Amino acid sequence: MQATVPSLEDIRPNLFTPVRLGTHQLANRIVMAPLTRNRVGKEGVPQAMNIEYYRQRAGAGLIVTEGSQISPQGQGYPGTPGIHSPEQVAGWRRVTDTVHGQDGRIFLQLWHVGRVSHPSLQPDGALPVAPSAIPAEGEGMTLEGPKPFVTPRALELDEIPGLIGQFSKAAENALRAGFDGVEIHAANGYLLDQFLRDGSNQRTDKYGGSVENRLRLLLEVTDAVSRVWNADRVGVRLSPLNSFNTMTDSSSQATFVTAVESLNHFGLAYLHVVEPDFTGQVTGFDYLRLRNSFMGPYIANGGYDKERADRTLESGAADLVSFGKAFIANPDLTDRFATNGTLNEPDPSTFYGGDERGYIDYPALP
Ligand code: 8OZ
Repeated sequence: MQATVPSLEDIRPNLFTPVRLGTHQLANRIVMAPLTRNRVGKEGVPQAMNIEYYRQRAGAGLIVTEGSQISPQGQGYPGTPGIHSPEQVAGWRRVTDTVHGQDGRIFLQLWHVGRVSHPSLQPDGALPVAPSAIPAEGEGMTLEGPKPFVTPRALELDEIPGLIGQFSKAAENALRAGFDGVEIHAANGYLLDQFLRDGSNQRTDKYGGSVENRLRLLLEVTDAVSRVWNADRVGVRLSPLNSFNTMTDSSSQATFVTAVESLNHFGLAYLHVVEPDFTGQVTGFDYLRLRNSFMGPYIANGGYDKERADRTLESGAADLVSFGKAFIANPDLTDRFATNGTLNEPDPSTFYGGDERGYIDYPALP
């Protein structure tokens, strides 16, 4: 191998240092975080308005789409897209063609919500499924407004292969829809996270108990998805501290370091980590240790602004940074960061559901 002299930028990268993510060379390290916006039609098929939303944001080095249910059973909110029907695949194909037309890169997020769904969103009004029959506390969102979470049905052991099959099929559909890769949503209190953490997983079979057992489903899903995509086009999202959806773990640091060490052998495109609790707190967790346990690109998420992102990249504590709210309000966030432009303020009242307003009408800089 020929020796190359590293440039200063290799040593001290910032948001505008190109980076390799699996098979993809990205123009910058600014990632659009997956954002649930509840603006897709009832059948979960992306429409013109959704295509325009992603087109506007294609300046990100990488877009990760909003969570997309892998099956009807995986849906937990109104207006979220799916990746299980031919119509959904065709709708997403229009999104990926449009983003690629802007030289953007886009991964689809594969999502199953597990226990936080509601019978009114489930096929035949069934109970949502989960590792254990333990409900989240509070209310979930349904087509008829907020309703108390129900006690889910614990998955039978012999249903697990079918569940993994849902992920495989969805991964195949994402390939057909022209995505550049997929991200497995194992964060924020949804199904895979429910298996990972012991507050929601009290199974006594090989999918519960020890960390190794609680990790098993995530590893089997990652394996199945990697058979479709190759692991170098697969990312995994984790959220060690996020208590959203009533999530707890008696030993977060150990659970998530073990998870990351086990994921290493796949050679994933990246690990994407939601660092704070949804309240914004980041306490009692050593993220540098988690980051150093992972042998691939690390995308940091949660409350970063440009300045902190650059500092984090320079220090080596992350390789890329994803931005959520800033991308909602600033379709041209990359240009604004490049020129140190001022940022539009996001309007939380239009985050979830509604029409074009607060979705595709945030102005770009002239
Ligand atoms: C907010 C509202 C609904 C869903 C997540 C998919 O937290 C979500 C989500 C966030 O990952």
